[in-house]
Amino acid sequence: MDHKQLKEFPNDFLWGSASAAYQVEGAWQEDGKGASVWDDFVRIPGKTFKATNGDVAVDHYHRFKEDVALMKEQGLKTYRFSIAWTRIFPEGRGEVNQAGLDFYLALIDELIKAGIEPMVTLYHWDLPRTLQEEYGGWESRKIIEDFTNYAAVLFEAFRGKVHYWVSLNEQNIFTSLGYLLAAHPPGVTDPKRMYEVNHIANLANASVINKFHEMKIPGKIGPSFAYSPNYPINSDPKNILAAENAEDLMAHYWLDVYLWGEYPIAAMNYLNEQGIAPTIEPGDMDLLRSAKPDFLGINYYQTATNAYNPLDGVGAGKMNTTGKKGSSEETGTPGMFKKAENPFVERTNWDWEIDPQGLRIALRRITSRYRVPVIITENGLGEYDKLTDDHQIHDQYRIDYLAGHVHAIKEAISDGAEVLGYCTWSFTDLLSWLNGYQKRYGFVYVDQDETQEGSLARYKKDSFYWYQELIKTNGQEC
Ligand code: BGP
Repeated sequence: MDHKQLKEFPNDFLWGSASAAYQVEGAWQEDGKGASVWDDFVRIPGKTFKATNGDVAVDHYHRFKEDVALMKEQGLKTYRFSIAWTRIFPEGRGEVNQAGLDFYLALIDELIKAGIEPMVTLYHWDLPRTLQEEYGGWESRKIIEDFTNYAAVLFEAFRGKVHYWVSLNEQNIFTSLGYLLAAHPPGVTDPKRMYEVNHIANLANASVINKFHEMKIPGKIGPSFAYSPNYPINSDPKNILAAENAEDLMAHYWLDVYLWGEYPIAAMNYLNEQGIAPTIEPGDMDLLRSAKPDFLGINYYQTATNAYNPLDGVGAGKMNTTGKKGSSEETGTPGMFKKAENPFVERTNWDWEIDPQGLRIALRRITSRYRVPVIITENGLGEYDKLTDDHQIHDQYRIDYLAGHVHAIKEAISDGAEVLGYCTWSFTDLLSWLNGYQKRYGFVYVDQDETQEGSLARYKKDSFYWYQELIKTNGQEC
């Protein structure tokens, strides 16, 4: 759709940026913090790029005031960050660790003082180790109660201060990388377990959303989903069907549950045929249907292009975690789809497709199917950056990437999508889970690398100033 004139961004549009506790905080054993599954996983040889970990990360725990000052200087309207469950409950439940809670209260107060709306993610993957050991973490329904209690403590503690809450970050990623690809903790490759875990996570998510509404917390809550809209490689009907399969199994399988409390029919049929469908107990679907998110968080990085894949076709392949362009392996789901190379888009050094229009397509699809307001909770470019001798970082490629995506949002708003905010990934450089420190996303360069001995000094990149200007003009020029 072409528009004679694009709509402006709403005046209260939340221009923001995001992070996650494990990727920025460091201080992994300080002030009573317990161990998480990621503290353990990064110590297994071969799991992360050059064995990088978040022990120090970019030391946000000690430097949050400096970081918030930079956010203020840039003019951010919101900052999305996650709470480390193990700081609040070192063993996942029981007594609250006041020192942990105080850290986040101090961060929140600092943000509010700077005129920045805090946006809190309850769960960004760092599950308490004790819960994993005690009952298998997400594999047990016990987690529903523990996660709900943990969330309720935060709701109460931050009542009136935090108005935007993300329940689960990328449930589709932590379940599939954790239980299908063994690339995240607990390092399992078992599709049946993955779908069981995912169903339990759905129940926990619903329970927490209901709790939030029952407690009458002023504000909004919703999950963040990693959405890669699916395209067919061409108009051959069997490839079109492959894209439909991918959209059903890779997107609707989560989104329909979040918004409607239903599993999509074709995807569930496939899982049943494969003998890997989750166990649904009486009352489960009622719980899922009862929980209504106030918005949907979308983490958008790329689209996925699909081709036909027979039942004896290609399965899961390795991801590129080294930054060597072209090193990712072919990947697919037999009987459903396989990934194909889209000849119309560029790729990053980590083989992620660069497709701003895909974000417009994502917003259009969500608007048509679910009619729910959206916050783009992540979007950004992971690339190598070079610090010059005079401490500058000329990241025009990041500016181009972000500008293209902001324009796509403006188009989607003009098409009729309701978008409340946009958080780039990320504010400072940070640890990329599997890709070390060399894959950088921030507006602020941090002197930290694979040796993990950097000075941790912060330097503003060119993109920092570009976003500052964009916020000042409320995206008018995009
Ligand atoms: C999302 C995660 C983020 C972040 C981002 C970039 O999946 O929610 O935590 O890491 O992707 O991914 P990566 O670090 O793998 O490049």
